[in-house]
Amino acid sequence: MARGGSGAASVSTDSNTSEGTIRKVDKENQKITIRHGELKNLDMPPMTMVFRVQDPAFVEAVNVGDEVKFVAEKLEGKFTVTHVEKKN
Ligand SMILES: [Cu+2]
Repeated sequence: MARGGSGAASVSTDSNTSEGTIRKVDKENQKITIRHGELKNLDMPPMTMVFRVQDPAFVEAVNVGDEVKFVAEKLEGKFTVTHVEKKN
């Protein structure tokens, strides 16, 4: 995806929203593994990595293989999913 995009009719919060696929759900430790695209707000290239979840409900809301839109932030030094929703 192109960075910037002046004049694009997109929601302003989209710059913090990333897309990915759930690869693993660790309910016991409240962690999910996501193969994600570029995380613009964290200046991170696409990769597969483990995130903490801010809300324990997140690990119940997603399943392996789900395509999701999510927001990741660095909280207390740890990469944390602060929002997640299924794309479909
Ligand atoms: Cu990453």
